[in-house]
Amino acid sequence: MIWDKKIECMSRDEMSALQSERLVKLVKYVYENTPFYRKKMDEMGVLPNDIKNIEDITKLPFTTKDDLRDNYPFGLFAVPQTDIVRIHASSGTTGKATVVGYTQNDLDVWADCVARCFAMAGVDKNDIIQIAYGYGLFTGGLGAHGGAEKIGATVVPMSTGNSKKLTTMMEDFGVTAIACTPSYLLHISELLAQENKLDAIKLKTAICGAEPWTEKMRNEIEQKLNINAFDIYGLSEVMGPGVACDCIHHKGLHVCEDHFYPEILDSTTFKHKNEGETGELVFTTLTKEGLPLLRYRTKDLTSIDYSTCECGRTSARISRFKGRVDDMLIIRGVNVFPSQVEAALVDVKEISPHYMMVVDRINNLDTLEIQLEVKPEYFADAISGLEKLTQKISHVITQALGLSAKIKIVEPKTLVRSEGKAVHVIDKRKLY
Ligand code: DLL
Repeated sequence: MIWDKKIECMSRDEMSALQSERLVKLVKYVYENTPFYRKKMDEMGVLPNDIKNIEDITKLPFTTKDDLRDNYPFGLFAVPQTDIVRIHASSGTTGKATVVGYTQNDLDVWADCVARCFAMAGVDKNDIIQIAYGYGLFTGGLGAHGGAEKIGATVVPMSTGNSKKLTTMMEDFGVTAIACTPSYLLHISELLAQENKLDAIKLKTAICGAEPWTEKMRNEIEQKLNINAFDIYGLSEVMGPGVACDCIHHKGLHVCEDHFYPEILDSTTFKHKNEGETGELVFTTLTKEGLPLLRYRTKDLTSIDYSTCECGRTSARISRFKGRVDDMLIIRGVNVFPSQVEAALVDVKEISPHYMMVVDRINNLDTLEIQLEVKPEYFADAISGLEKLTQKISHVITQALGLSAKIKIVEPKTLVRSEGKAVHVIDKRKLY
């Protein structure tokens, strides 16, 4: 199953019927297996039998990242731990990670979805593909890996962090495809230019995602490397990479709608937006066993298009992302909430609650500087022991964010106070 035309080209009515059938089953499943949903549905006075088709989805409760955090680590799992074969995690809004679990069937579906996305990008068994998303708790590396193997490509599990080895192997192995973040690929393109390797490599396809990027950036990547670059989307709570991907026409990302039911909502009124209007993307996982989610609020802003694509696929397409409803930042592919910095620093007695995160992109790599005000009573001590204090905070921040940051300690009352909502982030990255 690579380009499954039966699914990807089915009529809208057939898709609705499939989604209805799966939703009815899912709701029964979560009501019986996830006490969290049973409680929520009971509170709303909704019983599984009230859900008869996909239109009834509006009767169901929403789920948020905070629900996952409040039920940390495994509270929303619908199967016993013995049926969970893999765990991943991403940043929560404060100290606790958002933990997700997969059954073997979930991993199989995930690999199918990613394979479908890679097929959309033209990747097949003849390709040698470097997976340069991080392997580990982040879903990018292992998620892309599973799909690439499924498609029969030759997989080189590079992970992140060794660009020179990546460019060397790209040339030596005759690598034809790469999966990584778009900013990292721009960085790699510069490295290849410096190493005079641009003419020697055989790269033809890139599948990029995990962070916001623009059409202009896509064009620049394509020109610099003389390749086709595709946009892949996903989020760990819902699965990981492979929830949606664009095809060669680049007119929106085809959603794997048979597994993930998309809604576009107004984040305040929770009313459905019309086709083409921007709103918050909400997903219901129609087939997941380990961590099935009803109406998960992604906080990502996009619009939806149900028309048939020039490629022949009938699946709904979501537009390139237009931002987020919340203040989540994506720095070097890692999701960061300002509230995590705040939570991490409460126990550092020398530091006042005023802080500023300055994010920039230098040579296509994201940088993060955190400016912190020392409390007046610790000012003298901080000056004499500045290096030690900086090191201590740096360690606390790396632990909390999973990302290193430059720590700059400033004098009391130097950071700008805002009159309205506190401003804790200056993002200098220009998404041109
Ligand atoms: O970033 C999964 C992923 C890995 C997607 C590799 C694509 C490739 P999380 O770490 O949970 O999962 O972050 C999810 O990243 O809600 C979006 O805000 C953002 N994001 C992911 N893909 C894109 C994209 C992975 N193509 C969050 N364009 C999501 C814009 C993206 N934003």
